[in-house]
Amino acid sequence: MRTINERLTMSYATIFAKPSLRPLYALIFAASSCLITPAWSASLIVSAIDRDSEKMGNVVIYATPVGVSLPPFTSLPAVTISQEDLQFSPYVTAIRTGTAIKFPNYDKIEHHVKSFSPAKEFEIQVYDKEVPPPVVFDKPGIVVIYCLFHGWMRAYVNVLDTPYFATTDTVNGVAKLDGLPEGTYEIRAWHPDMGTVKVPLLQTVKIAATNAPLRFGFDFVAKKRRARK
Ligand SMILES: [Cu+2]
Repeated sequence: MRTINERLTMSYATIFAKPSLRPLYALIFAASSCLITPAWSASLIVSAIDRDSEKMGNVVIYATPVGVSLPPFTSLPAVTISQEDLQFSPYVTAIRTGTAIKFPNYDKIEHHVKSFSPAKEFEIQVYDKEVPPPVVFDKPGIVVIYCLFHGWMRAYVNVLDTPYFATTDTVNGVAKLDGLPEGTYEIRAWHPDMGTVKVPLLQTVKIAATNAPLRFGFDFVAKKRRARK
């Protein structure tokens, strides 16, 4: 049984034997090359709503391919969680395992950044304007970041082995996963109020070139982020 490639090559040979048909050959070759190598990757729009059907921001959506190994870990650009107006910004960050996070302080006062989480314990002692060295998050898991001076300051980092993730925005409660190769995925949704206790919501979907939006409905209403005092 001949493959599609072999059959196409044979028909090219037939056409190419006739000089008058050579321009046609070039055209067919260009068109069929696109068909033979469907090098597409898809997007998936995911929305999150709470128990009251209100849009839910700060939900980390991540996709794990089923039966296929994850793409290799490449060097990943560092991301930033700043201290600004006596809050961490952003509140929720999703990163791939191995990513470094910078913690600059843009306030005029000192902070003391600390995590007790098993996925990444670290401490950045009191500092003012000097930007400390980035912290590399080398294990998957959820990391809660505190400031020991300001009890309301809290940030969450969800460290993921998969490179396919996004966080829902606070206006529309929508996230967009990009660059998904064709296949079946387990799509999970996690909100910081679930901590490490509640299991993320899960839906298994088949990803094609175009995909219907996906929706996750949570059974709680997110707590208000603690305001600065
Ligand atoms: Cu602080």
